[in-house]
Amino acid sequence: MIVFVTGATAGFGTEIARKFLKDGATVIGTGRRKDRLSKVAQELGPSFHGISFDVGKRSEVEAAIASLPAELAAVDVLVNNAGGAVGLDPGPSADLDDWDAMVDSNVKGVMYCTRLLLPGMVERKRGHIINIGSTAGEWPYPGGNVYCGVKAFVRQFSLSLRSDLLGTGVRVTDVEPGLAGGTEFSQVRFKGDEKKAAAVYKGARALTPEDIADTVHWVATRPAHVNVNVIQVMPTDQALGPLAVHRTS
Ligand code: NDP
Ligand code: 8X3
Repeated sequence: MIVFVTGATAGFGTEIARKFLKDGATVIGTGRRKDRLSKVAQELGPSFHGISFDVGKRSEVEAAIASLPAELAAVDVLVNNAGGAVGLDPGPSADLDDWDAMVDSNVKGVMYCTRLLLPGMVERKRGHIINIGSTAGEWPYPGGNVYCGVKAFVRQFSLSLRSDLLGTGVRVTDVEPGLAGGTEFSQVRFKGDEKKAAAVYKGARALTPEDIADTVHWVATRPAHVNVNVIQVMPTDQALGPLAVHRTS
């Protein structure tokens, strides 16, 4: 099995790669940071193949996928994991560069990798696109604005692709984690502010990257006639909040 994992230089992506490698798969792992990619490659061994590119830059994605050697080109499972949140500012004061960055990685990245790897899957009559969405795609929260929006895109894109792919044998799943620690997610969201990042997980037992890797591996290893459309996973210490009401008196 050949598994293509975007965002394998940290967090969920590294663990997803590790999980499939343990199961005997060959993994192509990606990320922008070449140094991190080399470290992960060293740690995970010779069945891990790192390629560095920015998922939000179409020409880079095209070049990277076109450069796959023949023995790695027939990808069975694409895990669109690269992405994340940048900022938690309310809409009126949010930074448009942050919004652009989230659209680039979470929307364009998913679009480009999917579109370029899908024709081969359809031709081979097998394959699985596993997108990492988020509870944020279904449950909005203050400051979530564009991050919630891009993850809602991931859910709807996944479900709509299922309709396009009916009869092809190719599966699509949206995996939607809730609060998960042990990754760089909050450091990136808060631009390196370790205090703010740590506060997100304080006193709660969050999901771990291993939990998400297990979930991704589980959906990928169901029998070929079973498609998990959407799977939402939260830590037991998290629940859905009440709707907010602004009261003037
Ligand atoms: P991390 O920040 O730890 O990892 C993100 C990965 O994505 C890194 O490998 C990073 O690599 C890569 N990446 C980000 N932007 C780009 C880009 N433009 N081009 C290429 N690679 C990129 O985050 P997590 O592991 O926590 O998150 C993984 C996914 O899970 C994301 O889509 C996130 O939105 C989602 N998620 C996370 C949750 C959480 O609470 N942690 C919960 C729900 C969903 P590099 O910087 O080297 O490019
Ligand atoms: C990450 C979970 O709640 O921080 O997607 O948006 S949340």
